[in-house]
Amino acid sequence: MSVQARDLAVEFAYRFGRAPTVSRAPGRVNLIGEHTDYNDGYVMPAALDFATLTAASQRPDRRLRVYSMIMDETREFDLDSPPAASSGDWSDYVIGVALMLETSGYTLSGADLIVWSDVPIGAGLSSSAALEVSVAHALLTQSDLPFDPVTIARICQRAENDFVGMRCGVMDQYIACCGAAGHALLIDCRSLASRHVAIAPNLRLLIANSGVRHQHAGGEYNLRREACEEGVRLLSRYFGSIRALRDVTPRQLEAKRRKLPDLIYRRCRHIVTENARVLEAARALEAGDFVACGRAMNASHVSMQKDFEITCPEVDMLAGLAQTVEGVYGSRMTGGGFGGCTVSLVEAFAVDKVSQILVDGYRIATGLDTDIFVCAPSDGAGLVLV
Ligand code: GAF
Repeated sequence: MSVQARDLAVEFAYRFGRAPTVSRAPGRVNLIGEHTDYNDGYVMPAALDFATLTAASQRPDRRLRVYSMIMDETREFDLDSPPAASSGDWSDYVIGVALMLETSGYTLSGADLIVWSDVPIGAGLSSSAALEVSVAHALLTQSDLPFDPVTIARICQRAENDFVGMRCGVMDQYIACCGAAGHALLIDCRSLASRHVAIAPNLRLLIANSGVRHQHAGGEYNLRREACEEGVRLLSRYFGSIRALRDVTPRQLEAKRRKLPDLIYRRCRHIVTENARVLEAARALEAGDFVACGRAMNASHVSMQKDFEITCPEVDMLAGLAQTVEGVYGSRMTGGGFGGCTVSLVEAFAVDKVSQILVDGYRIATGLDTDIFVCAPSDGAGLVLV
């Protein structure tokens, strides 16, 4: 189903009898820098043209009434007596964001909301952050409060950490708030500064969805985070001043290799080398050295496969197939891992060929179908004119 902002406004007027504002926040694809965000490191995502739309209008009370067009379900909350804990429902993201905005000092008006999204769910393209940021934008708009992108990204991350219970970093919310059309964003997840990196007009970001989602992905994600924290704890015996793996160089890590359990060493090696690869990929993209950028992407995939162990045979297959095609500079898994999508940096002329090879090769090797999306980097959150 494809719904435009105007269709959403019509649905809103039909259900609630008023004209809404429509807020939009995009999903994301990460070019490089996986699991580095919660290690205070670097990432380089781009905002997708897939997005979540939230139609909203103010209520005279402090109630939130939200209808999901995707789930065909309505939920209601009272901002003055909100639920104490998450319930595992899609609406956790909505009420979680409202609560974190309130605890951060934003006093919200009640609102009627309708949410709709075309960000593929469970594909590692950050449908949750798109929902959080879109709802935050809508609630602030209805309350006549400012939307400061970086501040709101942090608040939405806290909603996911402290209310939903997923210990994610800030990347997904940040790019949903701050993305820029035609660009990736190099984000320093410690200082929260960022720099736009243009995607040259001859390049395409080609996303291939494996359709696979590991059942225990959330638990595995948190385990990777704990392994990184253990690495910091052990390494700080030798390098007292480190606060996060961001502070450890590849050379320092090698020097202490024998002092670490092998598993912890390999988890740390992924992070410290990945940080270096993000910076190299950004430099290379800016210099027009697409071969070097692709090399960093391919190395990132190997590191995620062997050291961080977050890939799976299906995404290994998709990345490997793409890497063999002329006109593909690099290909890697994107997102939290254990399934989901690959992203390939591709010359425009090669898009049809690589798509066909991925569709055919993936079906022959796995019996599964892959969906291919060619993504145009879009803007971060904002109002849509209807
Ligand atoms: C998920 C998380 F939400 C992000 O914060 C990030 O850690 C990513 O996985 C891996 O890079 O999308």
